[in-house]
Amino acid sequence: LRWLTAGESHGPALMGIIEGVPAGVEITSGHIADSLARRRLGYGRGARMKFEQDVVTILGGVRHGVTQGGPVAVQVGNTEWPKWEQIMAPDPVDPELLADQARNAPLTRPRPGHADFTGMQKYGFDEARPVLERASARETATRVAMGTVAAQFLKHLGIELVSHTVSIASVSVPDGRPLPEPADVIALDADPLRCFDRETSDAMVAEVDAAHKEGETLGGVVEVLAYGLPPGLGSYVHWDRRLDSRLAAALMGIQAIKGVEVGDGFRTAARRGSAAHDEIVRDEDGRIVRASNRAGGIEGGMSIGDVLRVRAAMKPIATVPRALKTIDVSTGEPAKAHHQRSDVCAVPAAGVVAEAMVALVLAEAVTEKFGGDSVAETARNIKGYLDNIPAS
Ligand code: FMN
Repeated sequence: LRWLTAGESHGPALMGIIEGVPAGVEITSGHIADSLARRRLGYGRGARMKFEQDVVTILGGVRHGVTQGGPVAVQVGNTEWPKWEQIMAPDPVDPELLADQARNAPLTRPRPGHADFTGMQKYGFDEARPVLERASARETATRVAMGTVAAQFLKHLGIELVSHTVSIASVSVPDGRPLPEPADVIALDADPLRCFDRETSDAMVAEVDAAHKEGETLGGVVEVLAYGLPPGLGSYVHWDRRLDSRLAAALMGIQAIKGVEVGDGFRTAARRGSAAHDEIVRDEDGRIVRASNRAGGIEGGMSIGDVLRVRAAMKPIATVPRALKTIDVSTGEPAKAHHQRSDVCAVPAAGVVAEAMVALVLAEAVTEKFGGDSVAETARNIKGYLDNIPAS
């Protein structure tokens, strides 16, 4: 499985191509539009989420709602394009048409915490527009589109994903609370912060309100769970085949993610060995099971057949309304950073993006281990493997 995205934040469209998805996966532009709507959720999002709509068009690989085995191409159009048509035109534009457009003013006050300044240095730009257009997290709309295709494939195989918010700034879901399951996704999406714990969600809303009032922004932590995984995805035989290293890279590859945990992660490091692992025992029916799931469903770089649990920590939005110090590169003088319309907190949306990235990694690991040109063939291969697993 491989996939790629292209496009700029204010360009005509973002696009993605995913190759290697077997034939027979049910997917429609409606499925993808629903996922993109979930990416726009969350208390604390900025105005952009309201006025900008995602227009989904599937351009290849799908016929009558079913994948055909070829690359699946998805375009996410930008309804704001007419306002940017000249500023972001791929072909040369008469400079007179640009002269009096406020939107075209050079962005010479790079924002700390963004790609702006180093991107200008690296690519040789004298303003930040070309940098932020591609560095922007709007690109994650395409990842969510690609992730929806991957998630639909996994769903055919009985693998389902759930993401939820576990903390906003210092407000966290207390340890030991029940984990949301696939049947809880509708309720989760209806929660203002996609948090599964009612009381914590209320406290998170108050935290966002306080930050908004003070011209501040917030980060937090999201968790992605995968139910129904077979044991043995990924491998211990080489570092880059480990499922945990691949998940960590995929999650760290999301804009603003600064830390990743597998299972209890950093909390495990503070425990003694006897309280850190998941003992292998027999349940009442004589099946071999784990007494706990501290490892988050991965041991030795492989899924163990338990619920997969990974977390990603997001830094506070870097476009802080109480603007940060910078240097105006056109004058060399100290200045305040550009402040474009922006979110107070995008943690719930980051959860939806993290879910998409996990779906893509798992779909790749499944196709690697089980192959199959049709999803029916993949399912048969999984069944044959599970029927023949030794030591059960
Ligand atoms: N940064 C902003 O300044 N304003 C935003 O509105 C904003 N929305 C985001 C939405 C999502 C879903 C995600 C994942 C990130 C968002 N960000 C936003 C974060 C920036 O994209 C990120 O801070 C920037 O890429 C720099 O982070 P980096 O150093 O990890 O690349």
